[in-house]
Amino acid sequence: MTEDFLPLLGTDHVEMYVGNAKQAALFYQHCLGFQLVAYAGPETGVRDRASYVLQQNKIRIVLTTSLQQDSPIADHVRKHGDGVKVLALWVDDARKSFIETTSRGAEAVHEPRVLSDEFGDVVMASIKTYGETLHTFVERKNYKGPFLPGYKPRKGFIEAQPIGLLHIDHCVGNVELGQMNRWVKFYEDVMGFKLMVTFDDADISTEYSALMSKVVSNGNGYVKFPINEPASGKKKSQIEEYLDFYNGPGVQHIAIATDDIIYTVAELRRRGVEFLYVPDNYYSDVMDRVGTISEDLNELKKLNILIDRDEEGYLLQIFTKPLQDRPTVFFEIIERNGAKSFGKGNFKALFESIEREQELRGNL
Ligand code: TYF
Ligand code: FE
Repeated sequence: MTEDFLPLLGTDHVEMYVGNAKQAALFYQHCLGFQLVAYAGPETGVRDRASYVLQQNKIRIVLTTSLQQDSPIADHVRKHGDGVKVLALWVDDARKSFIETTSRGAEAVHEPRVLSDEFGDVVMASIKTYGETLHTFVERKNYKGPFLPGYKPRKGFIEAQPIGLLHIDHCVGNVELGQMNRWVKFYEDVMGFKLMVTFDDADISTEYSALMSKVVSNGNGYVKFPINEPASGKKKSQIEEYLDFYNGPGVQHIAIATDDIIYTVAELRRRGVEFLYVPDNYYSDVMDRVGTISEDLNELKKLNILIDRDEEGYLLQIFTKPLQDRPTVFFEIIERNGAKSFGKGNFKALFESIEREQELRGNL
């Protein structure tokens, strides 16, 4: 086997650009159980923006808002609404990551730079991926601060009540019609990822919501990026609806792993998080499809959790409604019990559920 030219230690963080980071930070704390750990903004000497860093186990989400009328952050929010700007990757060598990828054709956004404060040094560099989304390579050395140089430790608005969100399982991108293969090739050639699975419109064409999807993974499997594009259906694909409201390609969903999905989803629901609805008849024949599982089917049904099986095991998953008023970014909660796949057996029920929401929005 050839050497992995871009070894990744995992997802370092996800940065979202939002209209109101202060309120969003409370949603992530109160509803999703994240702990506020760090902050950068006027009170810490940063004049043009405010950023809140939220953590739960290995997941770090940064919520950034502009304090000015004219800025790249304000422009991003005006165009896309709240959305993911950066999928940051944790590496041992950010300079090498930048050179290996840009020499293979990645577009440079930030040259490698060293950031320092009293907690140590971090090296960062960024390249472009689909739409206006970036990959930032983060080399943490022995950095001891709460997040990155320039951020100060900050106590939560409330005491964190975590709900068992563990790590990011995968991050999905939506790209324009005909662009999926180009971005798969980007991840293969430029980032050294491998194609894991392909779903074509035969797998996932419901009445309307036709889409195609390919999943790429890095060498150790810690980082997985499915890429979706619309396929021609009878009416408007859910991917087209996303592209219309996001005004271009971007992150569609972030899948977060839990090892107790019943507890996690019960807490999310109690705290007001809304999920896509799958009708009761989904559960009438699901056992024939997935066989024996350890969970109580009635509990799963009550919480509307979906079940699928592959050769290696089974998985439980559920999808939130969009996190903002535009029908764009959402979360998936996933519990893997051996299965390494993406819930293909649930696509029909899931996409019919998305279509019902599209219909309510007048976008079918
Ligand atoms: O990540 C995946 O592939 C699964 C399935 O709009 C999926 O979560 C694919 C497209 C979509 C929602 C879920
Ligand atoms: Fe997913």
